[in-house]
Amino acid sequence: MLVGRSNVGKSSIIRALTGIRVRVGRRPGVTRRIARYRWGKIEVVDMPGFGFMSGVPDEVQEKTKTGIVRYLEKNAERISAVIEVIDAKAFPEIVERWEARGQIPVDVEMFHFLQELKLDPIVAVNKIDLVYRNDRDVFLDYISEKLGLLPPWRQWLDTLVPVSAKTGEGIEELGKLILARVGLSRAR
Ligand SMILES: Nc1nc2c(ncn2[C@@H]2O[C@H](COP(=O)(O)OP(=O)(O)OP(=O)(O)O)[C@@H](O)[C@H]2O)c(=O)[nH]1
Ligand SMILES: [Mg+2]
Repeated sequence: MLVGRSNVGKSSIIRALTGIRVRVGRRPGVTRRIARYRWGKIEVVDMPGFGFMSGVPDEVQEKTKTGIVRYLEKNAERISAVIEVIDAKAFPEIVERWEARGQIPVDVEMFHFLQELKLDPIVAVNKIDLVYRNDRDVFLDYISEKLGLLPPWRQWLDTLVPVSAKTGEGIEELGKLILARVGLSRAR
């Protein structure tokens, strides 16, 4: 199952991983309902993004988030792997904005929630192509620290995986982590 804020690239990752022509889009709020896809023996579940959705009223956005939380609580036992997708480039700015308001950033809150449900979440740090190669370790250390995973991020290679749905970088590693969680060595 893939979760994450709107527009982080959840659907794009499914596309890159499975080759299934999942609908993606430039504006947040493309995936409005839970969508399921079959990938070999695995059922892939694409969740709507939480947070800002373009052209969607606030109440609906709030309901979407509550809906996702309820769905996870109800189905935790049946979920073999959860991938929380975050946007590598946007993450620091969003975190600073939430923290400046004295709030826990929604990405961080979701990660802790998934840990509490004992779902052993994988964090796919997507859009890594937008971060200069030389800056990547600094970005990834920052992200791991904010998620409560003691840096350096390379200590968390089973949890944190930089990917780009656009260039395909890291997608194979992500696939391997998923298959290990699901308990299959190959999907097909
Ligand atoms: N540069 C870059 N852009 C990406 C990457 N992955 C996705 N995108 C772009 O990000 C936008 C959102 O992608 P989606 O896959 O629709 O995102 P989503 O998380 O499914 O969004 P919602 O369904 O709205 O929650 C699209 O314009 C994608 O082309 C990436 O790795 N790098
Ligand atoms: Mg989507």
